[in-house]
Amino acid sequence: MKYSDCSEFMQDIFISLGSNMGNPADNLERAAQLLTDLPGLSLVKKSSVYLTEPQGMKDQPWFANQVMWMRCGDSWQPLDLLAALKELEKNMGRIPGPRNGPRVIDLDILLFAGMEINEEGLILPHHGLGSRAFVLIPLLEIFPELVLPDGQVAARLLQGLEFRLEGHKIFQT
Ligand code: PH2
Ligand code: MG
Ligand code: MG
Repeated sequence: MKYSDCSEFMQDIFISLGSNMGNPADNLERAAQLLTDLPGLSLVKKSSVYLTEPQGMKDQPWFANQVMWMRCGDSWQPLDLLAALKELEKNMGRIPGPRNGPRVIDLDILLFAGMEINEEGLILPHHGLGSRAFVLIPLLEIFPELVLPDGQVAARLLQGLEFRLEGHKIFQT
């Protein structure tokens, strides 16, 4: 079934979680709980946690990454969710740092209800979705048949990447 064109998925959201400071596994767990506690948002499925090679800035600790599939009520719009995620990151102690650098928690909207958006501050689907194994692998774990809003098959995007998966470790340079 296509995520993009079926009304069954019109309120479905995919969020990427990442952390490489403090205790990354604990940080993901706490963020997942806080996300699930947001009013009008419910959890459909969580991927496993993967240990992933840093992308963009090499000289930093490996990340823990995970993807959550959630469902939202009508009251949620993409920019509201973005604001809620930023607030949650701040509440968990995230402070401004270098682009692609270490962070306590990073919460990114990957997909929101099959929408394509290009606004200041929010591009959907997420710009890194098609090129980052640490996003595509957990995403495909929980939604193997995913088709993006533009018709691209997510599994095929992963096939086009150079990466190595060893258990739950993802190597990608
Ligand atoms: N996030 C980044 C930059 N690089 N690398 C990995 N492995 N995992 C991340 O979550 C990540 C990254 C910027 O958001
Ligand atoms: Mg990010
Ligand atoms: Mg982010």
